[in-house]
Amino acid sequence: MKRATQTNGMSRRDFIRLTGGALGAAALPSLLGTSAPASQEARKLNILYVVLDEWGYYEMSGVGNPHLETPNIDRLMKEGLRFTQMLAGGPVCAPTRCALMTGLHAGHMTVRANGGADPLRADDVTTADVLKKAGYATGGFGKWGLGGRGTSGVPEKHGFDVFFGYYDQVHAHSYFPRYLLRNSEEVPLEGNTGDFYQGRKFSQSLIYEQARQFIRDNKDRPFFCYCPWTPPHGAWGIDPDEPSWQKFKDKPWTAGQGKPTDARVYAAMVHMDDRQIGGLLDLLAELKIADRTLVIVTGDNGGVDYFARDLPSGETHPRGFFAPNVDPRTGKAFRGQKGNLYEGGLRVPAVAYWPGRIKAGSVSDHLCCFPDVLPTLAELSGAKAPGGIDGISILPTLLGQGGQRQHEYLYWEYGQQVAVRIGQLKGIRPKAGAPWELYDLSTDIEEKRDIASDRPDVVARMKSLAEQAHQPVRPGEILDRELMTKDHTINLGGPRKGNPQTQPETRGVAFTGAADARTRRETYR
Ligand SMILES: [Ca+2]
Repeated sequence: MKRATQTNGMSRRDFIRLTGGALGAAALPSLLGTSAPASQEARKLNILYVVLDEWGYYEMSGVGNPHLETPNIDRLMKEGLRFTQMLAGGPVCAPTRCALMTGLHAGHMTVRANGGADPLRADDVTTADVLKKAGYATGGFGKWGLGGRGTSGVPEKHGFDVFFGYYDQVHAHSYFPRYLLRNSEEVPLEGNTGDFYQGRKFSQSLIYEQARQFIRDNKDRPFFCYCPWTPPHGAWGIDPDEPSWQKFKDKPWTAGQGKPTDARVYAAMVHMDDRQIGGLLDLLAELKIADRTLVIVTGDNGGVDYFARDLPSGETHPRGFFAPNVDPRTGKAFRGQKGNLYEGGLRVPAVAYWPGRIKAGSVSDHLCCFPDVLPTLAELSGAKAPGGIDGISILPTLLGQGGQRQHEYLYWEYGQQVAVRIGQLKGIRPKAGAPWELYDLSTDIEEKRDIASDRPDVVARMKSLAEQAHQPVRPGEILDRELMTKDHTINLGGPRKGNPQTQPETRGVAFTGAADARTRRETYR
């Protein structure tokens, strides 16, 4: 596999041909050295952006995972580009999606915690807003997480023509919910009870079909198909007829959180995601739009050491049964996991595919982060990114061209954790009041040797950058708390008297904690 270089083979003529002529030239003046006007007839590029919830860095067969099978993603990697340093916007679901959608880092963005009670503000500008304004059909299919019904954060008010799936993350804990949402309207799933393990209608099958339909319906115009799919996130219930379950159900694996089937369902979900990605690739080919569609597939936050113990044997797997943060070829491990700011919480797998345009089999070590998505897709579509964002377009890297701008630094905060990255130096304050730690990732990818005392100058600079980067949250609005709470509690039977989730002043982390604690009890008992 060859490394991407700063000068690869795409000529200006090639690029203009592939982007349909003048529009491509207008979209990329900085790269192509032209200011030719856009043509209304020009065909813009489609964007298929898939985000798999919890999918870990080493959870694909193409990088040597011994248990998981991902032939389609492996193919994307072989025929496209793999990023080795794509970093999540946050170590859990909602903040990382917020960075992806707004181009802001964690010190600037609106949604900095899971829970759903801190929605996007009405004036937040999203990737979908930008693309819609550029003439794209915009559809989202999966788990939104940036504002429930009855808040200022709903996706249909943030650039999406249609969003189908879950708005609330706790709603998404069941794959057999009583209903899904389409632009805030309930779509009943008859026969489902919100049970975590069984029901008549498996949500991911419906979400996948809706994404396919959206692509079909918009094949003749540019589209942004955003697929933030929930699998392989728990709870690990799956349609018994799902073909990928048939493949894994008889494996002799009993590692689990609460059920001995958990690891098998997890593997089936990863395989199902992969199969559905293959299905979308086939659809693009069938519709003859593959050559003008950029496909990106990533995880959302760092992997989780799921299934640390076999049930009932008690055998332990300290880095999880599938070891999402352990390189299967070297045994080296990213420290930590989802929920913290060590590399294990931030590194996500990421592949980009654009047949004939992105160089096949390339690997990029470019240091990039989820806020980079908005400016990248804006540049690709010829749209203007909003001012004041933190992301930097990675289009030069995607196209293997020169001129890639680098981040002066990257910044994260999550609760009381703070981290700063300058090149290969990583500073982290792992909890409130703790001393800063400093690691040189170029020689210490496992973050084992704290060099803070050797480099006080670097630590001082990182502290200063962190202070500058943090701004207080300006939260969105809750317009109808009852409606918002309904989706958050529906799997558990809806709002109940005394349920802390329904208390009027409960926001943010407190809201999350109560809901997640209950869900865990219900799910993993
Ligand atoms: Ca997640």
